[in-house]
Amino acid sequence: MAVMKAPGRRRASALGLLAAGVMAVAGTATAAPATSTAADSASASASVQASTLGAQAAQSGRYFGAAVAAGKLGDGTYSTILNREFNMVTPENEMKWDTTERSRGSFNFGPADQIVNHATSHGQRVRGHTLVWHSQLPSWVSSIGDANTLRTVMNNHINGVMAHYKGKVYAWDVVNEAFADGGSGAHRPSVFQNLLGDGFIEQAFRTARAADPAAKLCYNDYNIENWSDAKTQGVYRMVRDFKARGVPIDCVGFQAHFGTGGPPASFQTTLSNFAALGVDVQITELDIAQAPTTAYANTVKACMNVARCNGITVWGIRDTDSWRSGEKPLLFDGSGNKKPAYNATLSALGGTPTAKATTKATANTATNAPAQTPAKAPAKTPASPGSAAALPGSFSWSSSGVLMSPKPDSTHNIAGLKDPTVVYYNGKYHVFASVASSSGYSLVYLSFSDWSQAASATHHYLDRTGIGSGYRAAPQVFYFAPQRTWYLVYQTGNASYSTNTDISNPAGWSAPRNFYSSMPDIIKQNIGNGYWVDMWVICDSANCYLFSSDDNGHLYRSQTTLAQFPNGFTNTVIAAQDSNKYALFEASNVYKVQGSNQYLLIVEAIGSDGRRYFRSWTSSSLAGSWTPLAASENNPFARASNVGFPSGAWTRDISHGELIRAGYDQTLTINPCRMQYLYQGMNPNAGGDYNSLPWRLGLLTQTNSSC
Ligand code: G2I
Repeated sequence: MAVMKAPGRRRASALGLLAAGVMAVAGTATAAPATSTAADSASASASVQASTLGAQAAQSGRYFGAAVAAGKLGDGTYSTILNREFNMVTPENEMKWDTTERSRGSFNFGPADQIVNHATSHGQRVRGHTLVWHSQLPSWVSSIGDANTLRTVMNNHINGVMAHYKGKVYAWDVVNEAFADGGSGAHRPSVFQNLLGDGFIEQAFRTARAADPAAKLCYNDYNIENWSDAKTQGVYRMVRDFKARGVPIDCVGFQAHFGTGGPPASFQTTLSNFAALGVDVQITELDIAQAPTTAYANTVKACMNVARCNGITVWGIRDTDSWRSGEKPLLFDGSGNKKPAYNATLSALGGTPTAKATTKATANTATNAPAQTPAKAPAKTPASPGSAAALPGSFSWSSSGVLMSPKPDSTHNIAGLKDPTVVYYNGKYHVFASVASSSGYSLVYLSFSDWSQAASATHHYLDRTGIGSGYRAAPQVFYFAPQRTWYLVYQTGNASYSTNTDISNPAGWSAPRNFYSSMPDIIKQNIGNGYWVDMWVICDSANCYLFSSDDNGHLYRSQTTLAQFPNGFTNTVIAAQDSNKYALFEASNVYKVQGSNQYLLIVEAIGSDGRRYFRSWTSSSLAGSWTPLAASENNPFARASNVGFPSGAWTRDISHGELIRAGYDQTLTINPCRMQYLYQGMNPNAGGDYNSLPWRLGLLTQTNSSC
């Protein structure tokens, strides 16, 4: 195999030296369309259809719940619907302070126990509602006049209620409705706010975490569904701050008490922006005046399109059970019949309304959008306050030592572990990487819960899966939420991908398919002696973009719609170029910067010292032009010159890798706060055949973050 051409002072192209491998792939590439059935069935399997709300929601790993009143459990019509349709239950009033601790220190769990016992015996989970709320608060609490007493009382209430239900409540609304309506974005006045100040919310969450570490802890509020509202932004800032400082919070509840128009156009954007902070999002008290089918469908679809929107609860069962019964806002009429909104909801969850669905409206709603159709593109995400300061103009980093090294086995003789892609999902880092040796490239998968565990993780070689053997390199992984499917994008000589419904199952990957029938003409015309490498997909709320490099100074970009993905990539253009090919070489990454209008582009370059480093640019749109950020050798994004190595300078190259994302979906959102970059580096004294170089993986952590 060809080795370092060492043109002048520079190191030869990374994957450029795969000449033999790349040529050999031509056959693989043209054969790939035959595998389409496998990939199609993988994504279709996510929409198995069920006939009740709870069962259908469960098909995508979500729940469907209802607020329940203890006093109605004896009503046969009511409990029949409850038991048939719902797999999550929220006591509508029974866990509130005025019921559970009507006088100080004297707890009453009778009514709530009725609901919890009913739920448990019917296989339903419970959302606990609510521990700290200014309303339905007994007067003995609201009349407390000193901070110490109130703090003790609040902690004691949380501890008392949570201890009683320890292990029985899936998620608690720890604090409810603490933000003010209107344009302030501030907390509302309450006895808690007035005596304890802003810190009462944090205090409540910390106490709750200690009381039942297994329960998910949510902040719950209304009128926070519209992204640009000051109240939404206030809650967003609080959650961002909690996540940045390690204050325990796991979820945000959006009550979703809507008027006839249903959710605001930006609702999905709001859900995904919160989710990108690293919390689950849930629709917790849904009801819609007059229950229009479209309004219900739009609400459900917004949730379905956001991977971390993991459940929906309606605030009551029949219209007559509703706190706003005059508006008939629920899914069942007063007699317990399914309304048109029921069918719209079931359809949007991915189900098929059965003939059993009563009322003439069944026929109308059967024409609702099919399960997998994403909701209408939401309004463009506006910048959040303070976004201008999101990314600094220069960077400094601290590097770990080597965290991951190749683990050759009897059939895999491996020299280098390279090109990592990583998501944090379900409590684990999931890393995919190239493994390289003089005999070629393939892919490996490993997972671990903590970086300290990375070195001991098992390496699963993906040439033993549907991905197959042959040249496969430079993977990128993400969850495509509209199809509820994981994608692994990689190069085979063409731009290829495999799909999987379970990221933790290496055997679940489908055979490769190609994004393009062949190399787009514009690449053929500009690639010169370079190599087509490092495919990268990122989507906004309407479109998906496929970036790639040519080791010849060009960054290419193709486009398709979110609905058409992974098909339809056309309009390939040069997104960025440099007359010095080494200044815009390969390993490009593009990310959405959380809480701002910005996208970040980083591209690997080869410096005047022959070492790899990264330059950076920003843009306000994925299809836009890129403005230099830290884009030079003297002011790089990441280069040995702006990286400290407290455990020893094991590499002079900062090469192909990925930023750690805030979420894991197709938006590739990063939190600009204390960024981390997983990269490949190697012993500076190593040389010889490029494919045999001893690449290892390490982690950079940003040290000049202002947050
Ligand atoms: O206001 C709608 C909801 C807004 N988010 C928080 C939820 O907890 C809240 O639920 C409602 C219940 O649906 C009502 O049922 O909260 C109300 C109290 O703010 C509940 O109303 C109360 C009445 O105020 C009491 O007089 C009555 O005894 O319902 C009680 C039981 O029917």
